[in-house]
Amino acid sequence: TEQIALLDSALNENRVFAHFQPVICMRRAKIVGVEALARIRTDEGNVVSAGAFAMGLTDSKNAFRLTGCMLEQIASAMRCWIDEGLELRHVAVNLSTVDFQRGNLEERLRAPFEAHNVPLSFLQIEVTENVLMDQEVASQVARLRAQGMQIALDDFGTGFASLSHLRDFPLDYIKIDKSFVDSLLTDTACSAIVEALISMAHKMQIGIIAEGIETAEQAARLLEIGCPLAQGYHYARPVDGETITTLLRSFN
Ligand code: G
Ligand code: G
Ligand code: MN
Ligand code: NA
Repeated sequence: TEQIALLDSALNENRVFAHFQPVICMRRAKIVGVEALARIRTDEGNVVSAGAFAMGLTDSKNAFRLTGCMLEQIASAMRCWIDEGLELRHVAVNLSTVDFQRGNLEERLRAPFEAHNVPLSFLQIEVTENVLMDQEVASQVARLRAQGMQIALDDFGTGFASLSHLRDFPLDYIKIDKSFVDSLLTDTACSAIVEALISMAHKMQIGIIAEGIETAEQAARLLEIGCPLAQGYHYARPVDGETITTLLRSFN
């Protein structure tokens, strides 16, 4: 309830904003996409990460408002990047189960993109496996994809029924969870799983992004086993809109 109150007052006072973390193509040393992550600015000027108000997102009213606020900023930022000629494949937003619990999600995703005249094909929806567990939600996600949005399966490997999702569900990207990257160099079982995943994704023509890369050794290993797309502190932390725009200009 403390987290709900924190998010509620931040939304009321326009203190919610998006940070962006780049997705790097290690092979070409370019930024190919970004993931938007919600942040709260405190009265003292500090920045609070989403982890600290995650409980606030279980409240459906606030989850809705947060998603609306993020999408507006995402569409507006994407418009600027397109205008500058910066090439990006996608800007990603995280959605949770509650985002799907009112009927007009598709329209709420579409409206800000139309308002800023940005093609919806740039929008990548990140959902976790747990979101797809609900059949009704899974079919909503499939409809969003049919409307031209990209679908990424986030935190892959940490949820349930991973492989059946790959079989049953049309996806554009799999995001390999940080926990796999963490033990990639030390745990042979983990390394075998990641290699198999990469190979499977290639055969299914699904994109694959490794998350939470913190060292050059992890980056080198991922590149070696066929996963050039990476996200993590080794490359960049999530940063504000101005900083990501500077990064995009340098690595585009
Ligand atoms: O950014 P940080 O590492 O604190 O994120 C913590 C968690 O909050 C992650 O699981 C991330 O997916 C989630 N998160 C970050 N921003 C958003 C958002 O805008 N909407 C939703 N639903 N989840 C978000
Ligand atoms: O659940 P999701 O994958 O959306 O969450 C992404 C979260 O991981 C964000 O909160 C982001 O701040 C965090 N993150 C991104 N890269 C790294 C990293 O290299 N190390 C750690 N510890 N966290 C990371
Ligand atoms: Mn994510
Ligand atoms: Na993730």
